[in-house]
Amino acid sequence: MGLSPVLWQFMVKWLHASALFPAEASGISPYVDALYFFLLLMTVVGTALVAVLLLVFSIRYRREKNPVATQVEGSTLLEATWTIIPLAIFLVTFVWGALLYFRIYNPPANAMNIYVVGKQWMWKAEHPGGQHEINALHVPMGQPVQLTMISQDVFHSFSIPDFRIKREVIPGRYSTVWFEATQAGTYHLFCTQYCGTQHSGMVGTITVLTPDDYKKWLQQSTSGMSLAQNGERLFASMGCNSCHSGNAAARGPNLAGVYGAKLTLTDGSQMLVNDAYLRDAILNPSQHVTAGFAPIMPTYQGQISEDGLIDLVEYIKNMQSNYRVQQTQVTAESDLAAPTTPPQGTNETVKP
Ligand code: HEC
Ligand SMILES: [Cu+2]
Repeated sequence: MGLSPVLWQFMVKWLHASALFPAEASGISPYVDALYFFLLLMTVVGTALVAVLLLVFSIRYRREKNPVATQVEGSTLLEATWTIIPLAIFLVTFVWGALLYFRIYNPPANAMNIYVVGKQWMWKAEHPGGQHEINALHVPMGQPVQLTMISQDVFHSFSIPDFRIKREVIPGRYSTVWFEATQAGTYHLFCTQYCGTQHSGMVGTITVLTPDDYKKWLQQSTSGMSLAQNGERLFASMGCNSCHSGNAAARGPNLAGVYGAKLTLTDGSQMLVNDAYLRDAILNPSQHVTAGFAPIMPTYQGQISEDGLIDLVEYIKNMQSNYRVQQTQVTAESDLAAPTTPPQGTNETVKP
């Protein structure tokens, strides 16, 4: 990789060929490895220093040479040295680690999103186009990919060692991780959080394809309905559209374009609408009531699976107008919906 000098590349290749080290198959890998080898080097140097001093002192100050112990009352220079040098090393490690952390946890704006649901004992990946995979994930090479992940039961942890990524997958909350695969091929996926008797079987295969092959794969694996289309169906069948029709008289706020906006809540605080907020708004509506609305939305806790929630989130995320909502409307409110009426800005949405 760009960062690595020849000797480095040689060492990593050799370690990998000897099955001592995972391949460097993502953009972040060389950066993680650089810090790892730095820590390893500091540890080896520290250990060697202690071992050498131990040996030298026990020979030099052995009893025959030095029958009466000399009392040393302290040396400011010595103490300052062994304080300042380790402190400097720790601070370098801290700053280096923090910079790497930000790089790992902030996905680039152009990252494509794939959803992952973990459950005892398998991984399910859902592409926005509706392609589903179990214990497998196909991704394009050279393109940042963000995973929005959630667990359906207990804590799991999503880890691809060859990409140097690992992230907790938590029940009740979306967590994200991103990577950019740099080499086509197949890689191991592991669950790295003990999650029950068959934890060791919670493994899978990551397949990195060239962008063209990835496009072909998407076409071959399509299920006919995108996540957003599934979400649209759910939105109508669960009756969400009866309140979120976008009509002036609607009892719920207009959801078109709400994703990415800042909502003002009844308590005056502002919330950015992201995936996590949408999911939470469906499950715990009374937790954050949008200003100007009554807390009448029922909770859907226990009524929608994580897959269903992902579909709804993906649907609301991509909802640009209420035209189709009004088309599918099933309640008496539909009398008010004239298709020519432009969607009303019924909520207190402040666009950023
Ligand atoms: C009985 C009417 C009603 C139904 C049914 C309803 N909602 Fe709501 N919804 C509301 C109201 C009122 C608010 C605003 C107050 C609040 O935040 O609780 C709201 C807020 C929201 C929000 C937060 C965004 C915002 O602009 O405030 C989302 C997202 C949402 N609803 C999605 C849904 C989904 C998805 C369904 C169906 C599963 C649904 N709602 C069903 C009335 C309803
Ligand atoms: Cu697990």
